[in-house]
Amino acid sequence: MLEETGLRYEMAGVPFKPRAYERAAAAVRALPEPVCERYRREGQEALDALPGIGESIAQHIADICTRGTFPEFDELRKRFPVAVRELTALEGLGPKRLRLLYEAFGVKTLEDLRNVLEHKPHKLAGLPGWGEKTVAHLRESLALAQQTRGRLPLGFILPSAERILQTILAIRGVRRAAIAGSIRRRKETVGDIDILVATTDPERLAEAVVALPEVVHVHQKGSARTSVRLSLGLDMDVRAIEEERWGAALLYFTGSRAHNIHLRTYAESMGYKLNEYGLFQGKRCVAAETEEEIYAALHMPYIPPELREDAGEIEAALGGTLPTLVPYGALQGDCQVHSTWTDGTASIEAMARAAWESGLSYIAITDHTRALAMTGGLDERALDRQAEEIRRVNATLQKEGIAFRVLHGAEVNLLKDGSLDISREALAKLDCVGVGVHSHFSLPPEEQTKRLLHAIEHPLVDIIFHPTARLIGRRDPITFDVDAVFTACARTGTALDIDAFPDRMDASDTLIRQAVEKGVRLVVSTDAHAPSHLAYRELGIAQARRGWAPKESILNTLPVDAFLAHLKRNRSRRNAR
Ligand code: DGT
Ligand code: CA
Ligand code: CA
Ligand code: ZN
Repeated sequence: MLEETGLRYEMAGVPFKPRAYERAAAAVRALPEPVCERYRREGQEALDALPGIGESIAQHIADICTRGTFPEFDELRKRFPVAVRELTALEGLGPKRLRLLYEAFGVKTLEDLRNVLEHKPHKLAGLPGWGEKTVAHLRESLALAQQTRGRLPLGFILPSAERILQTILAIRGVRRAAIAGSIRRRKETVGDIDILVATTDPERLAEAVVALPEVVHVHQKGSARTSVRLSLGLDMDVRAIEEERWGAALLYFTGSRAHNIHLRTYAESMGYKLNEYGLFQGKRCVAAETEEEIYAALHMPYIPPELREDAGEIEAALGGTLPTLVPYGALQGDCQVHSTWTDGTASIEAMARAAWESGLSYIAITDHTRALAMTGGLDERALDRQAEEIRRVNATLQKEGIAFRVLHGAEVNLLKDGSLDISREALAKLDCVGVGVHSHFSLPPEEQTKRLLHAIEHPLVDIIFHPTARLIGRRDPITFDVDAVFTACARTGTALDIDAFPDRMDASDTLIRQAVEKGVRLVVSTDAHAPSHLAYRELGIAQARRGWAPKESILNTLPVDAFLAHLKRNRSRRNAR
């Protein structure tokens, strides 16, 4: 209560008092017994005598002990009925910002904040002293806070893991270091960060790891393994090995466990022994330095980490039928990008320039359509005005000699009965159209299937965006007859989206694999709402690889003209030609 009072005084902009209450809260926390026990035994003077607690706060504590509250606490809570501690615990959200949030949007709880972030991010970014970065940061802290107890989305963890890896690589004695475990396999969520290090000085490594600024607790510190808790809200395992064993150790600690077990069993059937030190025949080490050598000694091609789930990859490797996976960096365009026309934080031109700088040659601007009133969805007339702006942006870029194209798309809402919230005439004017489920998530599977099939049969629906509408850790995927939906997609030429936004990562790897087997065309999109999100596309590639997708199955690996020609709306024209 003292701490909350301090935070609310800070929200109110009152000087000095916040620090006083913070100090008092710290003094109470430092007591070896509950403060009210001390009060009952020794009276109010004993509280007053504590360092950091003055006369008036001692009186408040006495009130708490006798009545359960004190007047200032009640007044302030009435003025700011906000979950102050929970909200200000988020990284990047202090009392001053919280006040703005409360006054502008009525944010009182984490749930309220999530709603605002989801539906009004551009308005948030426009608050005085805020910006796109603030909003992006807040979104990440919130996602982390909500999932600290579970697994975290890969995309929110990977940048930190890579930064820590760079720090480790710079430690004296370190010869090689790599991220292993589920992150190396690019699994959509991660349980912890595993880092493998070949070093000549394991003690120095352990010292340096526990001294990292991200470390909040040390579980174990040793020359072979150091395990810590990070402020990110998950653990990190760092293992030190000898350089000669690099490949065997990397193979082992990349996993998955199921892949390891299957591989070891297969090795045994060939008369070998496989462990984290190498592949052995009797006492003789046959291979250990690289993963490639180990797979080769077992008569199979290298199996990329994304496939190592014991989902048939060892059989495929032995049978010579491993797919050639879509390579990283293969995307030429991004099929789902938002702008300030709805809930994005940047203008169409800014998104286009950022995409160009990141190496893309086209994007589709796909702002929301009208039923999504919360995001200021576009109606037919707004789409016409947006088309004007896109023409202007394209002309400007062309004049500057930039070979980049902004396509005009839309993220159209699928209504409950499977119809769309925008007219056919308006859709016909667009370059490409994606449909998204943003409501009625829990329809019975038969109804959900019918709803999706309705959209898939629509001649102007090119893509099904984020097909299951799940939000990792927050919303379960919708359920539908996957077989029927994918069969219809393949027959009509409707593409299935891999939305690479970290907490969507939708479709899942297993769905992608089913889609590829059925001959469904895919696209990878970032669902970018800010320029920085465009970088998520490599995570989308990772997900496609985990779904065994070859490059040919992904439409936006094509240059813009070929991409357009392969969209459903243009296929009949293409076939006739
Ligand atoms: P996570 O952390 O839940 O996202 O998933 P992983 O796969 O990173 O699992 P983790 O961190 O427990 O272990 C990292 C890798 O180390 C794991 O993928 C395989 C290997 N490994 C760990 N313990 C064992 C074990 O008891 N047997 C085998 N075969 N491999 C293990
Ligand atoms: Ca792990
Ligand atoms: Ca681990
Ligand atoms: Zn959407």
